[in-house]
Amino acid sequence: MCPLHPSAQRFQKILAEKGFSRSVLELPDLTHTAAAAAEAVGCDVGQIVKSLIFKTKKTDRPVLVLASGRNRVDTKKVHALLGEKISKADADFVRLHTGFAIGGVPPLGHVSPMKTFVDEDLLQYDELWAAAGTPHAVFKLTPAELQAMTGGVVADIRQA
Ligand code: 5CA
Repeated sequence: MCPLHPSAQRFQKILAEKGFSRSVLELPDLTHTAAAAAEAVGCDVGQIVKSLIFKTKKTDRPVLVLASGRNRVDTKKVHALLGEKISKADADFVRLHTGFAIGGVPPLGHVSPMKTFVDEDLLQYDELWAAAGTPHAVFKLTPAELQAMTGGVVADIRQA
């Protein structure tokens, strides 16, 4: 077995420290997008958890939206839930607040704790897959685990 990439290893340690017994899986194929991840693990694209970072427009705070790989996020809906306007974060902002690079941002274990929303569409699946620190690393989890790990508020955030 090859040792995990340092970022995947760091995330594996975070999972274990938080008491979750899930294992990080490093794949030869790229998993940097939801479609690529679904292809690599052989699941439906809807079962992929996209960890998307937004930024509050006035206060520059990070917000995490955990969206089904099938959906695009309606920022107006998130605005309504949050009470603040948001925009998409850039790569530097993502790295600063999560400690991970785009394409490998996991749903938990970030540098800055942040308000988190969970796409209600993710709850229909028995099994989900999320990024685990790098664009080659994923881990399997249930919707209940996703909620427990992130403390996210389940909501309708999808674009029509
Ligand atoms: N590893 C997969 C899921 S297992 C993954 O990380 N997918 S993702 O959707 O959560 O992360 C990729 C997302 O990063 C894209 O959907 C996009 O919203 C965002 N992104 C990609 N490039 C940029 C960029 N240059 N600036 C800001 N955001 C970006």
